Amino acid sequence: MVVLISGASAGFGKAIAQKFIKEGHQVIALARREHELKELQNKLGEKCQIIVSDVNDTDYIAQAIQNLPKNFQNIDVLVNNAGLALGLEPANKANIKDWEMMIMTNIYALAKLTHLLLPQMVARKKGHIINLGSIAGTYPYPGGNVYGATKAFVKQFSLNLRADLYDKNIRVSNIEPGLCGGSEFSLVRFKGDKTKANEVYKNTQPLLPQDIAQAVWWVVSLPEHVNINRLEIMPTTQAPAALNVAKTKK
Ligand code: 8X3
Repeated sequence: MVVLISGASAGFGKAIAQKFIKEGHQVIALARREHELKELQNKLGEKCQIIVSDVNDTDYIAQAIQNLPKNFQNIDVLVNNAGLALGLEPANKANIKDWEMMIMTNIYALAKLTHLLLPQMVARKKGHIINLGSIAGTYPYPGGNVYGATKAFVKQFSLNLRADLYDKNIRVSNIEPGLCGGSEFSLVRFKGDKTKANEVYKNTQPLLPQDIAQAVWWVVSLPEHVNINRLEIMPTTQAPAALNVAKTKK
């Protein structure tokens, strides 16, 4: 299989790339950071090709795919992993530029990359789109506002893709992780504030990128007639258990 993974320079994307190479497949690792991608390629060898690009630049990505060796050009699995959360302020205090960036990356770039690769999958009657959603797309939490809403888009987009593709032998799966450490997720959300980022995972056992890679591998490695529509994953230490009620102080 040839697997294209966006956001492959770190975190989930990197762990997913490592897992598919370990299982004997070919990987196209796509990300902006050239140095990290080259390091990954050095570790993974010739079965890993890299594309250095912003995930939004689908014109460049299309060209770059055509410049890859021939045996990398038919992409069997697209892992739409690139995405981010920015800020945890309540909606009335959030930064509009953060909202724009999340919408452009988590929604628009994901849709564009899917749109770019789907026709060749349909033509070959072979393909699997893996979207990295989040539990935030189902369960609201304070400060999750636009981030959670982008992940709700990803969930519904995945289900709607199924509606278009179920008779074309193309699988679509939405992977929905909960609290996951070992990635840059919180560092990005808190704009480099390590103290705030570390606080999120302090005194608990979150999921790890390898857990997500294992789940993605499982979903893809099932027989072709089996489609996992959605896979919600939380660490054992997390549960969807809060419904807040505001009380007025007397
Ligand atoms: C990551 C999970 O709960 O931090 O999408 O939003 S959460």
